[in-house]
Amino acid sequence: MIRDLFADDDSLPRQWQEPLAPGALILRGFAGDGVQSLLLDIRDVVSAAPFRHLVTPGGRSMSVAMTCCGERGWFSDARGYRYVTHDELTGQRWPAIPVRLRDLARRAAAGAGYDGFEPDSCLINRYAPGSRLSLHQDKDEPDLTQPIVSLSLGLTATFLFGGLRRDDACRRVPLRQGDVVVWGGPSRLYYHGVLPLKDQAPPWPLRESRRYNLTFRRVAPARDDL
Ligand code: MD3
Ligand code: FE
Repeated sequence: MIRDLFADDDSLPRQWQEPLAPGALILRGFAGDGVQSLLLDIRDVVSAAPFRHLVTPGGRSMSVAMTCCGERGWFSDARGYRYVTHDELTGQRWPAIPVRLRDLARRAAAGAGYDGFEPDSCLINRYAPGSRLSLHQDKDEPDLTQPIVSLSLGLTATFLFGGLRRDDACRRVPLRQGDVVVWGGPSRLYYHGVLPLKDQAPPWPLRESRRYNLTFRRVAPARDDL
């Protein structure tokens, strides 16, 4: 019965959950077979708002290339970090968050207990081999009770996850293509970063040695007036 060798086996799930810390839940493989269309959605955003290397307030060019979509986009220059409604490169508003990406973020948040998450900002990070993100907190969003949802595509990265203090010990967690993480509760303010990306063969359907990470955020106050 050779065909049974390739039969579906429900005992080997392709999606599963891993609690990571108080309020942080990894949804492994959450993007499922939607990866290819999500990559096309990113391509659409990038055609309107190209990747660029932002400069930190300290004057360093970031090794991670970034762009944004949604009503607000994250921005950094000598004057500091902030959210802006327009892309300074094009002078235009940021492109809208593509429907499939927005829907994935909503479903992931709901699956982790955050019903009604309505992201108005999505930061797209692109890593080449060697790119890294040093340890930081995400605290430029006024309402820290809103979770952040992250989606990883392309090459696997080693994510560093610490605690509320910069010198708290860090765990190392691999984030692979299709993994989604919901960060809420206490973990929302935990220090985190990404180790220098190792060169690897790109996973299907990617043909380039890049990692893409999308973070969906709520920046404006939640709409509770409707
Ligand atoms: C934990 N991005 O964009 S995703 C970032 O892989 C960022 O590009 C990393 O850190 C990346 O700010 C990590 C996982 C992540 C995103 C946001 C968080 C973890 C988080 C916010 C609070 C706590
Ligand atoms: Fe972050």
